[in-house]
Amino acid sequence: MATLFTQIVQREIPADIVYEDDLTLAFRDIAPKAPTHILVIPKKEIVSLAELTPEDEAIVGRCVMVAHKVAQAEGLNGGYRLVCNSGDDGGQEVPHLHFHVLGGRKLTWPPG
Ligand code: DGP
Repeated sequence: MATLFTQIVQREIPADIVYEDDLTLAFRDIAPKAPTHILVIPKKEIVSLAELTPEDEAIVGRCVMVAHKVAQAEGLNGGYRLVCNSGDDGGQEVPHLHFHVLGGRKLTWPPG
């Protein structure tokens, strides 16, 4: 069974897609926590940071580069936050690796 986010990659579930390349997809979060809230995912089904293998290094690097590209395209010139929740204690809900790009307001620290 494909993950929820793979179904978005395959256009089986609609999403507001803002960027795509051979390794990644970026789309707007369905429940935004900031004026800009975009998820960057690898097309490869990787559950979380805990499941990464050395061969995934280039994929993760691409995700981070794409996150910055998306932040620039969104005009987040004053800064933004890149978040990756991993596992239950990390607050991860969707078991397909994803990076949250959050911006457009002054973000507080620490997160809850
Ligand atoms: P996390 O808690 O880190 O696993 O974040 C999962 C995020 O995924 C959460 O902010 C809401 C978002 N999300 C869940 N389902 C969908 C969906 O069907 N479409 C979109 N665009 N986002 C989703």
